[in-house]
Amino acid sequence: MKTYKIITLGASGAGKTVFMASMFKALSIQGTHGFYLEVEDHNKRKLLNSIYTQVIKGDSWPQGTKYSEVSEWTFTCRVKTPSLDDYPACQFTYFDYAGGRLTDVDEDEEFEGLVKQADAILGLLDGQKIHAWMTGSNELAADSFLNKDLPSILKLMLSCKVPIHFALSKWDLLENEFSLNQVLDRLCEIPKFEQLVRDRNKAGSPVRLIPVSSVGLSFVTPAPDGSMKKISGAIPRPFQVEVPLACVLPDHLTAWLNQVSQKREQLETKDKDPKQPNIITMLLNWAEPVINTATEIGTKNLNLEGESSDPDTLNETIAKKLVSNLIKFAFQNIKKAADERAKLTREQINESLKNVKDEETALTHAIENFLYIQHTLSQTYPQSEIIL
Ligand SMILES: Nc1nc2c(ncn2[C@@H]2O[C@H](COP(=O)(O)OP(=O)(O)OP(=O)(O)O)[C@@H](O)[C@H]2O)c(=O)[nH]1
Ligand SMILES: [Mg+2]
Repeated sequence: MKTYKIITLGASGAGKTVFMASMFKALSIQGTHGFYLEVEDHNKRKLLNSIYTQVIKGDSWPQGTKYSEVSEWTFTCRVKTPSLDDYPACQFTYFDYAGGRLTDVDEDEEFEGLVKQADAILGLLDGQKIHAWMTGSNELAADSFLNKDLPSILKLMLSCKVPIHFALSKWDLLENEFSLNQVLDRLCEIPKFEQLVRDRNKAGSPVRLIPVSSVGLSFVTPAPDGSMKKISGAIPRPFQVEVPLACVLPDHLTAWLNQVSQKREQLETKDKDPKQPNIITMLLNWAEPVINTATEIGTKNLNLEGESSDPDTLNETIAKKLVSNLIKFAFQNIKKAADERAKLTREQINESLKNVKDEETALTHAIENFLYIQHTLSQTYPQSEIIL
């Protein structure tokens, strides 16, 4: 089973640990998401649950992560069928650490090693500091975001090629005053941010800005000293905490498909249109020669292989499985069917749950759900995939 490693990059207080606990809580039962997460290590599961309890109960918050502590949280993504059979699909390992290690230390080899191993990077931008910057209400907080936190995140992101996601944390503090577009416009005024996005766009590697709130709207009010006061009797409604995880695999695959097609075409032009097609169109373009034959004589020409530890072979296997699924969906008019597929309703995806019978079909089903979550994000926030 493939494990996707994700490192969260965020300054102290950005909300990394609270986010992790809230994401686990939201995804720990299958519910409407079509998959669920399990933390196999009993002690870690207890710890994560107790962090979430501290978030939603009492007046205090979980303590900041200790400097020496690098927590590794491994989540197994599993799918439960209507007959209650249960299959693992893939794993996600998140690394959490004290944010000071990112901003206050010049060289941290252990930390840089983690970044180099990652399959995706999740940069947590502190919504509270962004609010201070956008409103001009707290120069110190804005200055720390612009001159310390963001440059440290961008520096590490520039050192690797994997897909990057920015989670805009504490969205509950911004939501009523600013649109995502307004925040994005301000961020794009920062030359290094803009450059990073342009480089990624050129390479065909997705960059996303995803608003999230680990507690949801009207659960806290900011006190004058900057701390968060929980509102008595308020109910937590975590917002989009499942989205960054759901984007990892589709974006990883998108970046890989782009690399393959760029290699294949040996692109010479530098001014290629940076607007990348969506993952489904790319899958179909990538597989076009096979599809032409396959649509005539059946899907067997896709030659689905077993799993391998080689990342290229593994990506190829996943891509083929998805394409084969698309073909099964409609033999005729395949491109139209693919567009329809991207608009699948939750009910239709739930139908596909009936086909889950082993690890392989569980992974396909999980990816369909990831694509559904990603599609919903792009409907709600079309600007969340940053394309300049
Ligand atoms: N309004 C609001 N506040 C939040 C949210 N998530 C976290 N916070 C606040 O931010 C504080 C810091 O969150 P943590 O998750 O501990 O931050 P961290 O990034 O892990 O910080 P370090 O461990 O020091 O690196 C919390 O104690 C809350 O007061 C959120 O979704 N909305
Ligand atoms: Mg922490």
